[in-house]
Amino acid sequence: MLNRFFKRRIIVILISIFTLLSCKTDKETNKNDSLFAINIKTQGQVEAELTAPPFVPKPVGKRKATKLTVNMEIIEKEAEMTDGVTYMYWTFGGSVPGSFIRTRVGDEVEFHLKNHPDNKLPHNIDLHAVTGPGGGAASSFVAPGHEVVFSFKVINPGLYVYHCATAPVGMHIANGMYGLILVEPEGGLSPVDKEYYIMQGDFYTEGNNGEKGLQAFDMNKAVKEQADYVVFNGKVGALTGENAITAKVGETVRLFVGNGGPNLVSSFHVIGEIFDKVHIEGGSLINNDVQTTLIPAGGAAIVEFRVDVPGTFIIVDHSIFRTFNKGSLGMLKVTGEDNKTIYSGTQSDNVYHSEGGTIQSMPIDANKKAVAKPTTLAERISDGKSIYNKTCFACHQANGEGLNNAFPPLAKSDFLNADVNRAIEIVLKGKTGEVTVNGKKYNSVMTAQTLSDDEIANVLSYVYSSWGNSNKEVTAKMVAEVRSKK
Ligand code: HEC
Ligand SMILES: [Cu+2]
Repeated sequence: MLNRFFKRRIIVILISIFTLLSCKTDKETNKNDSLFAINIKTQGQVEAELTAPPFVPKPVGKRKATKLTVNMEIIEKEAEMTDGVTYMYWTFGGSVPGSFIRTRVGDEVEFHLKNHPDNKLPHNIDLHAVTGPGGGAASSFVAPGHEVVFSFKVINPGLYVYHCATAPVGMHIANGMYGLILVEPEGGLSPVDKEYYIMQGDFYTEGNNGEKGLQAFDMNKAVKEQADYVVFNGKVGALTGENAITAKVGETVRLFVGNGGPNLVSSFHVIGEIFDKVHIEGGSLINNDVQTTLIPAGGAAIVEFRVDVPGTFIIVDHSIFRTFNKGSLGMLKVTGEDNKTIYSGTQSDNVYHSEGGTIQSMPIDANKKAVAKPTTLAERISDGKSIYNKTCFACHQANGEGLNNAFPPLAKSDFLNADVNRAIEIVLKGKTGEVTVNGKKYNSVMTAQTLSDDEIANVLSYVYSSWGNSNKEVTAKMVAEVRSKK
């Protein structure tokens, strides 16, 4: 009968639905981990230990989930890229990569992000360990001299990248604004003897690799992905010679490896070692017996191995020209007894030397001559140029051409040339809200510049005398008048 036929159909359908549902429950057990984590109650409050690379804070072990306060300060500072070459780094906590943050599943992180008053730019932070808009970027935009606070609960275990996400994002990352945050599972990662923090990054400089002096960021090379330097831990030689990481024969080593990019992916490899374990992409899946692991830009991996023989093990990006010509070369020095069964050959510390300049030496202190205060207009303009290259160029670019949709041009700017007092006021007090420059609209933030009246007069005189502008002379007296108003 038709009726019975339908009944049978219904039973079959019910059975299939049941089967489907039970499959789904199986799959959802994983998800339930993070659901479970959301409901973990925290106990007490502690301040997070933060470390500069290559070191990491102590393991969480059996610690219960807690309220974890992270105090991180953004610092913009000039530092050595390689012998005789310096770069204006933007950093989370004063190092590249930024301070390592170590948490466990269920922790409630209260993040205090401070932007040092001497910094020139606003910044923020996007933590890949955060579940929420922009990974925190939406609530962490912070101007120089300010501190923002936001909170999040870490619910997925793993090794995560954090980075600045302020426009132009690529430039902030290219200048060193990235680091790692580790979320350990309940009960912690298995204990090992040595743990280290390594992060790769690519840098784009106006001069080519090795060209001496303070090198400015080069936007064109960054867009074309033509890196001048590819390095571990922010500079050539951060992990070589005296700075090499160390272990003893028989010890287990865990490397927390990240890649800040901004552009390149890393083929991470340790010459003469096989990774016993790799937490692929920093997640929970573990692969064994790996030679080279791929670390995407904005990604990470945890690699673990036991060192069985002594010697110097070279850490590389196996995209090998980067290693021997651009800087991505580190060293793990292992001391202890030979094991002729595992390896019989001669050991040497000098097998691989970078063809680039990895020789360590003290940075040369620039001859600091007492400079007389500039008086003539020409002297003031030349003083203004050096202020411009330290203070304004990051946004308005070296030739005043600005950056599309982010920073208005100062070159041939109708806005600038129309009103000198307004220009003075912008440099003195900053500017937000819409402006139209040469027919294009910009709506962003220029932070107030902490410059003296003389410095503002000189930098504006330089700007007015350059790039087809009106040649207006700006004096300290004019600046003082604008400053005294309100
Ligand atoms: C943090 C990036 C930043 C820095 C550093 C910066 N500016 Fe600006 N500037 C901006 C932005 C963004 C605007 C547009 C503001 C808006 O949208 O309201 C702007 C606008 C201007 C304007 C008016 C618009 C125009 O193009 O004529 C002038 C003049 C100016 N800046 C001069 C300077 C000078 C001189 C310095 C260095 C002393 C400087 N700025 C440093 C970001 C910056
Ligand atoms: Cu930034």
